[in-house]
Amino acid sequence: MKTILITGAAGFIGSAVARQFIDETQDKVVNVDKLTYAGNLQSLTSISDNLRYKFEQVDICDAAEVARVFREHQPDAVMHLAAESHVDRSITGPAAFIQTNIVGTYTLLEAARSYWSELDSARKAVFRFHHISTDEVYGSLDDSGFFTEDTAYEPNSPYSASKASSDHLVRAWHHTYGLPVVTTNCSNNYGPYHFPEKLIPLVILNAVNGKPLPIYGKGDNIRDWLYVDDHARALRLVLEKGKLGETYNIGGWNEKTNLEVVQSICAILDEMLPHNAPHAKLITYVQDRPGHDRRYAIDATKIANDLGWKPQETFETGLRKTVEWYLTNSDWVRGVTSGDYQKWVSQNYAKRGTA
Ligand code: TDX
Repeated sequence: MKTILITGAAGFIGSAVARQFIDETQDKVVNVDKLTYAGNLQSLTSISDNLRYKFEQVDICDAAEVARVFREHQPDAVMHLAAESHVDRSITGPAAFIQTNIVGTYTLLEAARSYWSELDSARKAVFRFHHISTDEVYGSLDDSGFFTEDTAYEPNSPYSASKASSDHLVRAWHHTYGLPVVTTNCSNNYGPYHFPEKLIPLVILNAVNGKPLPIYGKGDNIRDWLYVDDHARALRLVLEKGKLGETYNIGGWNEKTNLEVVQSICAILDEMLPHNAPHAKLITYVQDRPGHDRRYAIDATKIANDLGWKPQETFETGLRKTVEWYLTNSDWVRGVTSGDYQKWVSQNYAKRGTA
């Protein structure tokens, strides 16, 4: 049984990873999360009473607290998913992205290095620091080609520049100090528990509520969609079998224009909620995002060939599951859209906290 310290496990991808560890392994999970607006303990209610799950409300920029968490929980591995992640927010307020994504990663790396250097040789040999990042570090593609692990970094937004910086820090801590790291760069995730500022959950919830479905520019920008549980499976595999110091790209082989994505959601909703059809009448073209990257597409050959991973969901099956989840989980949706979950956090944190 291993202890996995997951930063950002109250977030969208981190909570999927934490639920999988508890549901499918005998490993312990320590969730280190600051609980910003996008961190939601209600995404973890299915595992929060499990004795193998622990929660620490800690900011990864707080060196003393991070060091305490390492000392108390003695992890065998770190999976670093805590990050500010919304591109539009990074454009209007980049400071939090610099702080959490760069300074936070640096602080975590230093705590991990200090802890790892004191481990006995057997534990030292198996310790892993897994950094979870994004394909946005590679910049934007034209109509052809794919991002591979050898693509040069060309981040375009404050968000992607902050993630690129964190990738470089992780690389440097491996080359300079020998910290045993692996890094993954993923394409656009979607699925249950996704905070509704991102395209897919925003469009589902707006459509259900008869609100406009905002499409930036012409809707012809392309993203490569990856179902979040497929991503979580890939992350667990890289943690277990990835080669030290290497990076792995994780993508779903699902390129779609934004307009195609929105139309697909509308078609599924037309079937499920026929009284509101056609939902596509709500599509509204709005001003484009500044510096909007044209196309992302990941070549996921390396992780397929070296580690044997491939996604289980097609975009069609994953999107249907996602829409169904949002229609049947109105408590979670109400919580994140009303701000109630902040109140819920303060009430439940007193009960669930480790103090
Ligand atoms: O209302 C919208 N209308 C719209 O057209 C929103 C919110 C987005 N869009 C467009 C912008 C993008 O081309 O849809 C596409 C997807 O947008 P987001 O959901 O904001 O994701 P994106 O900017 O592609 O970044 C996401 O994938 C990579 C995540 O937010 C990042 O954290 C991840 O690294």
